[in-house]
Amino acid sequence: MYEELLTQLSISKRIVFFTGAGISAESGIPTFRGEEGIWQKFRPEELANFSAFMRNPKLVWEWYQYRRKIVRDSLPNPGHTAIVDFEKYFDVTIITQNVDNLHNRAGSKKVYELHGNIERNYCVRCKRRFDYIEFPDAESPPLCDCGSNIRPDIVWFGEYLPQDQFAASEKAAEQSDIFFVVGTSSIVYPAASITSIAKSAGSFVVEINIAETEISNRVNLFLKGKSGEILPEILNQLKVKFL
Ligand code: BJW
Ligand code: ZN
Repeated sequence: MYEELLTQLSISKRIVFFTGAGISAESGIPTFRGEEGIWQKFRPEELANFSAFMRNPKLVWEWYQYRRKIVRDSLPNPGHTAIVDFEKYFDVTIITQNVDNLHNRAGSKKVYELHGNIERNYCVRCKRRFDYIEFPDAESPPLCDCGSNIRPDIVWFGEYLPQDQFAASEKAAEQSDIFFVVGTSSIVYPAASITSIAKSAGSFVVEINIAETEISNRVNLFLKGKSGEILPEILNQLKVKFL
């Protein structure tokens, strides 16, 4: 079924998975856009930028506490675990736009996080980090020792992406033999530009998505369907054929 891809895989060493909210949909974490997306109910301009946080820290903090609960009650799905399995046979890098920490929880080794991680926080003023520390009962942003608000370590609209993560992602994309684009609408920049880097560098670009996106007519192969079904299936076929 995936003949062309299996042939490519058989001559490939370095694989990148560039992931978005769609890969976590089967874990029960809502995506951002689309009919069931969270932006249908909550307005990004009220919640996902720094001015919104300074204007109404309690509202924004509460929203992230609510999202943290969803994330912590979720588990990695077969899409995440198939990627961990790929690591046995290939040099795998994951570049994720997701903040849900599920690739790490699944056990993936090399994960670059372009938009931060909901399990981390930092102080808006002195930038002190509060990583993997839960504030389960805090209904408002906790205060740092310096007296300022602690915020989630999420890249909001209008903010720069973490430079080290972005630079490492560009390099991985450039060096990849196969570049999988999984469960992302590919409309948020500069993250989406990573795919063009891979393509220009000659990587074989494979998109996995339940629906066509902006980039579907520019990729080498578009596979329509759920990532939690397609990724394990590719791996099964690969094992049968080559391993
Ligand atoms: C499945 C599936 C299954 C479902 N299997 N598939 C014009 C106006 C204003 C701003 C801009 C503008 N033009 C450009 C900008 C810049 C802006 C941007 O790109 N905006 C666009 C929306 C237009 N970018 C930024 O602001 C970035 N920073 C920046 O540019 O800095 C430079 C700068 C500095 C100073 C001044 C100006 C510029 C930062 C972007 C940060 C994005 N952060 C977010 C939210 C964080 C908040 C939070 O999490 O609460 O990150 S936005 C949101 O989108 C989130 C995601 O990581 C990101 C990408 O979304 P993703 O993952 O693609 O999800 P969806 O929902 O879009 O798609 C899901 C897909 O899955 C769909 O295709 C489904 O079909 C599919 N699917 N089930 C497979 N089972
Ligand atoms: Zn501080």
